[in-house]
Amino acid sequence: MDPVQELEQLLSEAVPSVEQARSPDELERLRVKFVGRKSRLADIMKSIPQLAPEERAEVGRRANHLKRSIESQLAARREALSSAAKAGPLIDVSLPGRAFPRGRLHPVTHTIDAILSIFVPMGFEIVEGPEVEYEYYNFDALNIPHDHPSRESFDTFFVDLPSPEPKKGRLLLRSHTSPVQIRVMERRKPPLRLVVPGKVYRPDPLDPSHSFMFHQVEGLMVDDRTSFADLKGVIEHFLKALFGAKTKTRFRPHYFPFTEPSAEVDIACTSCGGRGCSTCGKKGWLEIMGCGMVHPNVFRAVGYDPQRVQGFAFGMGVERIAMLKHGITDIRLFFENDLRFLEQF
Ligand code: 2NL
Repeated sequence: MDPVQELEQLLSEAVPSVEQARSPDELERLRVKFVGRKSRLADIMKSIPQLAPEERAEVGRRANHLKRSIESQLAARREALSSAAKAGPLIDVSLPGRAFPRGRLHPVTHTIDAILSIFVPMGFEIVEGPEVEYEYYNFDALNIPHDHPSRESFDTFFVDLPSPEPKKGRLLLRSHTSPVQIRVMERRKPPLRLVVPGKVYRPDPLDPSHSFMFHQVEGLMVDDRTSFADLKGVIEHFLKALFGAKTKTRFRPHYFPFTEPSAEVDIACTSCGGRGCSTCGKKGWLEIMGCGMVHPNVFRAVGYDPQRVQGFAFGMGVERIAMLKHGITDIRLFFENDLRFLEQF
């Protein structure tokens, strides 16, 4: 190749290599490669005396110029690397940190955890069960008569699939978690202490206090001598633990097909303390849960002898409790997944 051309090519190779060098070692390797004693440039310079006389001056001038410009570029790059090293790493430690977004529990999950954490130390075990149920577990075994209005299609979501076990009736979305307790009693003997959290479904029209899906926690205790006094003691302890030691409670007679006697439990209004306000509808009391002594027909359905066992059961709506605890006035907020709501818990 023509030496002038070759010198041009060496320059165009050397410039970007030196520019990109990241360390003194790398610069030294480049110096040896481009201007060292065994470099192509050194060979060209040695061959100058053999060139045609008219070429010598031109090649010599260009070779020297190339050597000087590569050497000065190496020096400049060496200087740049050493001052960057003195300046330290390219991190501004005074910058604010990058916020790391943290997740949190949904307020419904948080409330379920708070409820269960009160029953577990009293010896209740947590059980869960299917959301798609048979009519038998959701109604029949709970002493709910065949003509009871809650069985109608406008109070129950029936599942439009053939029942795998027609003897247990149609398939539906459970309207309470009680079928889980029935399933446990079928398999196990007393004593039993259960708490059952989960989703339940009712085709109610949507409004600030109704949703077609909500969460319940139900409880069941069965033993050979379990009384209404035990029920009151457990519920009163629970409500004081959840709403504060000064919480006042009252038991009002009520009717459920699966308990006898039955009661609804109220607490003195958490907003007005009993004086009467918009939260409690001027009554001073808030309905918080239902409960009662398990009906003998429920025990018969699971093969227990109602002469030998007694038990109590209770149930509560989780969203309602979360709403009262946090002053939330619309149940739909729990299910819209608006972070401006969820991030407040
Ligand atoms: C309410 C009332 C209640 C029960 C649920 C129950 C379960 C079995 C046997 C007897 Cl297996 N009872 N559950 C009893 C009384 C009340 O819930 O207002 N829930 C939101």
